[in-house]
Amino acid sequence: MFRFLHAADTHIDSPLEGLDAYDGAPVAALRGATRAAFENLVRLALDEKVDFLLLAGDIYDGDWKDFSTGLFFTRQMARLGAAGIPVYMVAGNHDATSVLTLHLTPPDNVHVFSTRVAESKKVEGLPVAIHGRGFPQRAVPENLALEYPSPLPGCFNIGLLHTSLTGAPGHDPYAPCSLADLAGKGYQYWALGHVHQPQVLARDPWVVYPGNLQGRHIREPGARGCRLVTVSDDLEVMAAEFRALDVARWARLELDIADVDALETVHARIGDELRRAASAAEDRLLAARIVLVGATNLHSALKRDLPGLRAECINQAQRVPDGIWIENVEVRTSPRQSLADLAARDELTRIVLETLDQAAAGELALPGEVRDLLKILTPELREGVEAELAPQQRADLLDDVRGILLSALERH
Ligand SMILES: [Mn+2]
Repeated sequence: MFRFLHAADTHIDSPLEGLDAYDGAPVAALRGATRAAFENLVRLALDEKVDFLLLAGDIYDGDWKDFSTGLFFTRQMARLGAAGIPVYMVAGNHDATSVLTLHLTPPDNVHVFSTRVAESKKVEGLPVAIHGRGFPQRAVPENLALEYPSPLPGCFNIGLLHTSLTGAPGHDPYAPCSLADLAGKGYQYWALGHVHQPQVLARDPWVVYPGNLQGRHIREPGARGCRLVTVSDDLEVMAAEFRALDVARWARLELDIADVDALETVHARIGDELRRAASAAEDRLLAARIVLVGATNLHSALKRDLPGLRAECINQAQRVPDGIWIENVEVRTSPRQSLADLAARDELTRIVLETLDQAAAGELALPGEVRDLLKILTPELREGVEAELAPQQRADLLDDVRGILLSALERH
């Protein structure tokens, strides 16, 4: 029996660029998270005494700012070397040979696969053959898998490959290939990288994306880590367990408040949800986005006081002992009454709703009475109404404006 770790997309020192735009973001903790998660990976390899480690590309996020990124990596590799654990790695689109201008010689326990030709490497002392090829440049339109060598008989054959598989249309091609191409090769395990969402795509043979080690923004929510793979003496995969290694976790917490009529209840529900998510994140920093949905009588009240709602979310988060950072709060509720019913209520409401509908199509021609109403909007929203925005941004903004104006008209 032997065991190995399969990781990918570690993106060490990813700069997490959007963070400065946030007020109160734990920037240092988040910026250090990719390194801390990588240290967790090395610690797991040492604790579990695995036989080897696979890194399936995008080890780095891009060209190093200075040598400290590379020195961090080689230091971690040397720790594994001291424990006799070999490492096999390929370059991905983020750390292709042409992307990295700085270079350090890795320790002897690290094998970096060629970027010119697919090659095979036997793991010393084990019936294991690893086949791989790295990315020479950022975009690789060729199907690299087709050129991979034939399996070595009597060995557990692993294909180490950075690929988008059949990929998403409109994106650069990253060594595209199909599951059938991979299955046809006759290997036992395909250790893939590139897709950040952890997933097991097939079990015969095993085709696995371990996911990235550390979520970097709200579009990478949930646990992140690697796979611990156990192979029996007759070379069958017995288990490919997911092991979480992230130190900060992103969570999009959607609350349906359709049945709720009091703001206090909304706040309490947010508190409950934050406690549940913090407990699921164990001791990690939790970066939470609160999203309120549902048709509710509170729609206008929530839209009218977004800063108050944000502050209340932070207030609730502060009561939870584990660290929670409120990344954002979105009110995606709708009014309980249909817009048509509201429009029938009185003439001014009808004009406001019609004007905002026209504004959604790009043309904002405000009658005098509506222009006056805009004075109740925050300066930020008022400027937004006049600004040129992307269609979705504009629709979101007008939805906020509609909610606020409806609430004002209710009390009119
Ligand atoms: Mn990639």
